[in-house]
Amino acid sequence: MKMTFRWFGKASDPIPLQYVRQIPGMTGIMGVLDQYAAGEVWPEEEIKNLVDEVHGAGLECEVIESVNVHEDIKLGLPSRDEYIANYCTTLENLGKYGIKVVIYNFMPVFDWLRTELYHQNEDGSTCMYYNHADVEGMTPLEIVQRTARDSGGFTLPGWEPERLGKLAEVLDLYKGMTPEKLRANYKYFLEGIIPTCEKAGIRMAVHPDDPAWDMFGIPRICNTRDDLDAIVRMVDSDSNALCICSGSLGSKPSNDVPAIFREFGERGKIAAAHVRNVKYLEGEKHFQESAHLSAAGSLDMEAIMEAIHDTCPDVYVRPDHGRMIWGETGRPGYPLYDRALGAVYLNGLYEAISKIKERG
Ligand code: DNO
Repeated sequence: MKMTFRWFGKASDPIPLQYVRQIPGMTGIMGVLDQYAAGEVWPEEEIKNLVDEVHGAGLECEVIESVNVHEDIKLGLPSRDEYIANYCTTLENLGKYGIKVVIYNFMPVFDWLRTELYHQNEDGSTCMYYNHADVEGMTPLEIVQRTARDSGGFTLPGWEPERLGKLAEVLDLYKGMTPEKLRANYKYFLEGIIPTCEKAGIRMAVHPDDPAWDMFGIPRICNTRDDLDAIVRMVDSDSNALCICSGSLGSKPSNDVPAIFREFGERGKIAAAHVRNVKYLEGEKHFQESAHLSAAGSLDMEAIMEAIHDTCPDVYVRPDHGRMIWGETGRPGYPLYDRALGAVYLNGLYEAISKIKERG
C-alpha cells in the first residue's frame, strides 16, 4: 500500500509539501493542475514543474486527481471527439513524467455534493454533512451558490467556477438523459482513451458518485457494485480500473464496502483508494463525515484495510476528507491535521493486519 495525500499545488494549497512529508508513512501525493478547465490540454511543462516540485520535497507523484471529463463527452454531443482527443494528449503528457494512475469521475454536472461544509460537531470540530431533505428544498443553482459562498475562497475540486458558470444551460442539455444513454456515452469515452492509456502506461481509476444516488433527477451510474462491474466490462483492459472510495460508496448503507474492496481487489481492478468513514444519521440519505476511526462512524475500517491488504496490497491509498480540528482553517474537507491522523490510523491498521497474518 502506498499512502498518499491529495495536494492542490503551491498556488492553491495552504499546506506546504514539507508538512505532508512529515506525516509518518507518507510516500507521495495525488496531484492536480486545477488551473486547466475540463477539456483543455495539460501542457508538458506544467506537468514537469509539478512533478519536479513534488520530487524536490522527497515525495512521489505517480497519481493525478483529477483530469475532469468535459460535459459534452458525458452528454454525447458531436464536439466530444475533440475533447476526447485533448484528453488523450493530456494522458500522453502525463505518461511522459511518470504518472501511473489518473483518477476521474463520470458524474453529470456535479462532482461530490454536501449541504454543509462546516457542520458543527459536539466536540467543537466541524465536518462536511449531507441531508437530502435540504437538497429537495433547493435548486441546483442555490446549492452551487451556497457551496461557493461557504468554501472560504478555496476552489473545491469538481466545483470549479468556469465549469458551473453555465449551470442552467448544462442542466437543460441533460433533460431526457437516461442511465442507458449515459452508459453508452461513457463506453464511447473509454473506447476513445484506453488505447492511449495502454501506450502511456496509465491506469484510469473512476471515482464513484458522491453521494451514491441520482441528483436533481439526472442519472448517476457509478454507485453500486453492479455499476462498477458494468464499467470495468465496458472495455476489457488493465487500464480501465477503479478508485474505490469508501465514503462515497459508503453513503448508501446497502453498499457492502469491504466486500466491494475485496471483490474488485481480487479481480485486479483497483488502481486507487480513498479511505474515510461516514456516520449515518437519522432517516434516509442523511450522513456526516466522521473521523477515520471505525468507532467514530458507520463503516468497518479494519475490514476495509484487511480487504486491501489481502487483495490489492500495492494500491495507492489516501486518507480522504478530514474534519477541521485544532482550530485549523483551509479548504473544506482537505485539512492537514485530521487527514494526517487518518493516514496514521490507516497505516496502523495495515501494520497490525500484516503482522497478525504473518504470524498465522
Ligand atoms: C472529493 C473527491 C472527488 C474526486 C473526483 C475525482 O473530495 O474525492 O472530487 O476527486 O470525483 O474526479
